[in-house]
Amino acid sequence: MRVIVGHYVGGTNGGNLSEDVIHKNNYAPVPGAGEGGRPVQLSQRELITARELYSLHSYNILVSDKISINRSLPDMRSDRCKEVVFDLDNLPTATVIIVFHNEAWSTLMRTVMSVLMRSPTQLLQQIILVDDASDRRYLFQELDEAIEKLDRVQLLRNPERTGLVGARLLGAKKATGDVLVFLDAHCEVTPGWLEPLLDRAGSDDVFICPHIDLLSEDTLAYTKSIDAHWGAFSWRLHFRWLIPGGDVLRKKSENPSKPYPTPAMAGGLFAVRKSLFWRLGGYDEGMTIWGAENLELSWRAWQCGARVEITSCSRVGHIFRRHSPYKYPGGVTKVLHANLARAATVWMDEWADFFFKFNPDVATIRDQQTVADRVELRKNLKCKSFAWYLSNVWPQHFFPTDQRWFGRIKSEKGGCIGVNPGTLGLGSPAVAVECITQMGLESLVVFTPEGKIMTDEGLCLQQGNGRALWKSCSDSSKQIWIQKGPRLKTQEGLCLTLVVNKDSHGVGDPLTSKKCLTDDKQIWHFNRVPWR
Ligand code: LR7
Ligand code: MN
Repeated sequence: MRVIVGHYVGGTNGGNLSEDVIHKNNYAPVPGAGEGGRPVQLSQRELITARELYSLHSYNILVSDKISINRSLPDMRSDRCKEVVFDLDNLPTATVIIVFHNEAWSTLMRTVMSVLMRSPTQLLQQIILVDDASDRRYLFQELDEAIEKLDRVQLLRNPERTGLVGARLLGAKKATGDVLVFLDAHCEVTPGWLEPLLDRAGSDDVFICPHIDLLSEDTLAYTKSIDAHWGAFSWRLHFRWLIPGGDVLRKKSENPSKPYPTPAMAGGLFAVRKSLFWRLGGYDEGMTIWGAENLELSWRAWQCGARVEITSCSRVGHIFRRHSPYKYPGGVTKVLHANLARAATVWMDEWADFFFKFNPDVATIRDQQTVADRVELRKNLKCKSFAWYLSNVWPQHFFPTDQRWFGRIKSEKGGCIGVNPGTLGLGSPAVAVECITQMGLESLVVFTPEGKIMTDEGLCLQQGNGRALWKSCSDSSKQIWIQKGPRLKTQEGLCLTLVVNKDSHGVGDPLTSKKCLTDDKQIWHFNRVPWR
């Protein structure tokens, strides 16, 4: 499973919708709609309206407004998880922190109500909502009044928009529970969600994430997401869900109710003991609006002696959106790049050089970042190196290292081994791509001592039936290529061959493995590129 997060293009924020439409709460529950997590279908006419309103939230607001804020959801846990008995008297208490900016009223309230309905009273200390300077009018007095009626829920207002980091810190400073539990403002928790989080967060050395299920942005149907996933990131530091390493999978199937490690968290949904959160430095307050704080926190946790884990026994639904509906001061790219530059500078050591070298746009704003206090924090906490993180936390990573060759593998006929930028990558037939000589990552590969040819996004060149393919890197022997002089051989002794079309100069031509001959099409030039 590969869910793309952090690829946003920025929202239009309502475009030319009328003020009345933008600022009004149209919550009007229809009995039965969406109950049990079922999808809500709209009439043809409603669908047209829903489409017009889509840019407001990047999900179907008409559907959300039809579903009760108290809707029922099934128990999403596996049988093994249901068997676990928790001693509630000995679990720490929780402060649930939900920050929001211009969220829909019904979605926000459904998040709050799901927590109230499905958390044992003795464990839920409080819910703190933090309004990150929303300007939608239905989130003013109307929200105040709704919140006042609820027990243990309080609403804080960020005087100025800081983004989610500033808003979460505001909430965390007011928290009186033992454990901080963060949620996005468009989530729904399911039965039994809180206990496994508190059980694990109690141990004071772990950031524990629930298993994140999917709430459809079109119908709000609750669906399970793929069972075995963990979080990591691409060469461009985009967050990615990937398949965990084999040993993790094995342990997970032996004991499905046991939390398992993850190199990175998605960012929005996790629990951590309050003392640990502050001891490790809260968040980087220099990060504005959105993005990269999830990687920063994950690296910091691992490198500074804590862990990041996922428990599949805590199931929370989240509305995944294709576009971000908010305004980003200066534009989404600028905001995200500044945050990524901070995180990389502080935590990635020589891999920061790799990131900046191949992302010149980010490099230009690198020097504008003041991160001295975060570097100091890293020193004071005596945190480990990024090299340690890669080899111990994420040994299956696909970044270059000092032991791995990095560069362009160019065919005698022209064209380089790489992933065609226009294609999906995963599962697609490998073709020679243009040997981009600037800093483009498309024609660059990592060639490992074991013989794997890896590209960005964790793709490995795999020998297929008549055609080489880009597949998720695995232990398969079909992904092993042995360099013999200018040739690349499979374990059966076949040679990597470019199937040249006339006049193509190699670019766009498929790769395959064939009987070795004295043939130009099997000759490769290894052009090493320094990666840092
Ligand atoms: O300026 C802002 N102020 C805010 O208060 C911008 C956002 N926010 C709030 C917003 O209302 C929401 O409640 O912050 C929360 C997160 O923003 P989203 O929902 O737009 O983020 P996302 O779900 O697209 O992205 C994921 O990555 C983000 C990187 O900054 C955050 O870490 C999000 O919390 C995170 N979401 C999840 O991890 C949920 C699972 C998604 C996945 C994968
Ligand atoms: Mn979200």
